[in-house]
Amino acid sequence: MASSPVPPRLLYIGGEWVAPVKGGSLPVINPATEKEFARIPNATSEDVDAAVAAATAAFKSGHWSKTTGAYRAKYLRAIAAKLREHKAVLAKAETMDCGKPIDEASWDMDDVATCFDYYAGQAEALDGRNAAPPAIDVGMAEFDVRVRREALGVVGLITPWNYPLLMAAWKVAPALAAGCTAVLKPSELASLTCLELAAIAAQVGLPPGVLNVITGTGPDAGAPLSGHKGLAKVAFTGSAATGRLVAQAAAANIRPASMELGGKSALIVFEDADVEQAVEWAMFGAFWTNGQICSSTSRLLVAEAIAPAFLQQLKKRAESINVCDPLTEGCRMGPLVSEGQYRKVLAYVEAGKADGAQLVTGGGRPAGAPGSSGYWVAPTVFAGVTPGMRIWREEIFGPVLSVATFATEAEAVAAANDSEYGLAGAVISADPDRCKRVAEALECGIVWINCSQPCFCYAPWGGIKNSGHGRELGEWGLDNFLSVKQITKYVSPDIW
Ligand code: TXE
Repeated sequence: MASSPVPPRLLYIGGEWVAPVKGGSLPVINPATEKEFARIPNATSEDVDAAVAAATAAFKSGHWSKTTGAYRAKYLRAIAAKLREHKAVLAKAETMDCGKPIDEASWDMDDVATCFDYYAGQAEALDGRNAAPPAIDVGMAEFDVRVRREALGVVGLITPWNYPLLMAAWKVAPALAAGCTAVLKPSELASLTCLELAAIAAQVGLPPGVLNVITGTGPDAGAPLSGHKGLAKVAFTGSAATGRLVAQAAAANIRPASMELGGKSALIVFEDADVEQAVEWAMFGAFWTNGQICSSTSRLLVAEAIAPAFLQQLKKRAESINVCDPLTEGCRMGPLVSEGQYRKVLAYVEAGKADGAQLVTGGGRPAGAPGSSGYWVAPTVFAGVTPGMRIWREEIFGPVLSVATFATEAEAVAAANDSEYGLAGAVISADPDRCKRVAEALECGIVWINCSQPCFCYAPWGGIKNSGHGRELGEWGLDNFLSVKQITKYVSPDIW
């Protein structure tokens, strides 16, 4: 068994490492080799109860929830510093766990640390917002009306495998900044770095129970967490199908659940675009992290006039991606995360062919894949894709780009919006007026002009339609974990 870069861990509950009550464990498989290299605990409802109880005790003690944002910021900055210190090990663990290239994993760790630093600043800013909230003009001078922002309570955080630690950071950092206490349940397909986050929390002396990390499957650990009566809120990132279950479970307890779900985002390239640059963004939008990105621009709409030249260039570039062992520096594409995901993506490739789309490149095992094992799919491009095809409508979550052409701006916008999803969209054109018009017309939560995929922890992230609701990141991410309390004071000397 190739050795794990991180030590074996138990569940992290109430500041202690504890074995799951039922003693179960799950294999950690390296998707590049299909070999087990570690095991993680499989928590069940008994462990979920213990984690929620620990988070509740921590919340009620006030040692976290009633402190100042400035106090909490010190811990968040200490976590960020430790994340940077352990960056190389964390990146290696993430690569072995989910197959993403080591360079990408390393950049992700930078983003994780930046996220904790950013929310340290937001925690401090919260003190200012609460110290001097502006009066709300209610049209009656005898009433002074203001709001105070308070931590929501104990929150359940359920996260996916494509950006294992980053997706956790997007939830843990703002939740802790707000003063909430949390139970984090990462994906069973990639939990190692979230357990390391727990170890870092212990190292920086985060008060026991403020952050609890339980690992396990969706049915065993995720379901009891999402339906737990002790939670004030659930925050979820994952598939729309699972999101529906999580939202229903939370709704049964009349608790809110924020949803960051899948997508089928479109990139529209107009005839006045610089083809070379547009191809680079299309590549990035479709193949970064193997296309396993919720906001991936997996539908490409290219103007008829430039389509032949564009496709030719795209094929060349897709075939030049450096696919190799993801632990090798300079690797740009590794294997898919799991056998299940691998089979799902290959089934979509077959569906594309059966539906009559033209396979431009890819579809099988890439030449650079080492050995004969591992869940590898080559960068794949289909042309001549029509709106009824499954590869155009459904989220594949793999390196498969579907290309269609358009004649007019109105046709392109209508095709982009004809989707059950609404996470992101992108437009590339040399005409700023057209970019503005299209950006305003796209039905989604994020629009990129002359690029695809940049993401900043300072700006809101989230979608509409089946891509979910609520926004993460920026001050919106903090507000997710705050309750707004109205405080109205009677300030007139005379009462009737
Ligand atoms: O996701 P799930 P999976 C999409 C993508 C992918 C598909 C399946 O299309 O092919 O989802 O991936 C937990 N109650 N995305 O099966 O099931 C689970 O343990 C509570 C898009 O891995 O959504 C994990 O922690 N929780 C996405 C989390 O939910 C449950 C990223 C996500 O798993 C549960 C990942 C239950 N009943 C996949 N069942 C994005 N939006 O970025 C599972 N879970």
